Amino acid sequence: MVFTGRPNSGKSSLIRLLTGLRVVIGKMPGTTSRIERYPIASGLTLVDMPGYGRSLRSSREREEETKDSILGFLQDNAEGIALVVHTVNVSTFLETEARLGRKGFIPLDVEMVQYMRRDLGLQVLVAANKIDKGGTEEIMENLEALRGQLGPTVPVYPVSARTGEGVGELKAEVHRRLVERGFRSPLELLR
Ligand SMILES: Nc1nc2c(ncn2[C@@H]2O[C@H](COP(=O)(O)OP(=O)(O)OP(=O)(O)O)[C@@H](O)[C@H]2O)c(=O)[nH]1
Ligand SMILES: [Mg+2]
Repeated sequence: MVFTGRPNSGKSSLIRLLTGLRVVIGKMPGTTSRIERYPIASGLTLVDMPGYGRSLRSSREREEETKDSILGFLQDNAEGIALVVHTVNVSTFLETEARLGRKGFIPLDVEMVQYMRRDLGLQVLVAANKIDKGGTEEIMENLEALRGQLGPTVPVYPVSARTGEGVGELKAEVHRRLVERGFRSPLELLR
């Protein structure tokens, strides 16, 4: 099971809430700097990815390196990946898109999800994280835009890794999909 998403979107925070694993969380983008593997059940490894995509703090070279290692990992392991949870900071989705767009960059969230689904044949759930941040209207607007761009076949779970809102629903779906793939009580073993 793999967690992907832009730097600072809350991947590691969500992993903590979903599994209880003491993964490292940080205020600044780039906290998870390597692909981290945690065996969580028999035959099941949880993978916490570094952030993917342009961010202010890292160098272009470092970013390319990270991008290559993430894509390489996904391509090499596609057969064995039971599920991907792609985390988006939904409180700034449109803002980030506009900011990157002005600089000529592709935001990559939607492209990445589509690539994983269409080209690699992976099951992807999208965690629209940080719904506690900013006004309700803004969150709804961002959420709608994200859902619109992803299309109706991609399941989107609005969550807050800070308050725990919505995490129960996401966890139930993660659990359901893993059980479907033959893993028994994959997340409960860690408690
Ligand atoms: N308000 C709010 N903050 C959050 C939420 N989830 C994560 N954060 C904060 O966002 C920051 C980044 O969290 P991480 O979990 O380290 O994010 P990440 O995606 O693993 O980041 P990288 O490893 O750098 O790619 C931390 O300061 C978290 O406390 C959330 O739902 N709401
Ligand atoms: Mg991280």
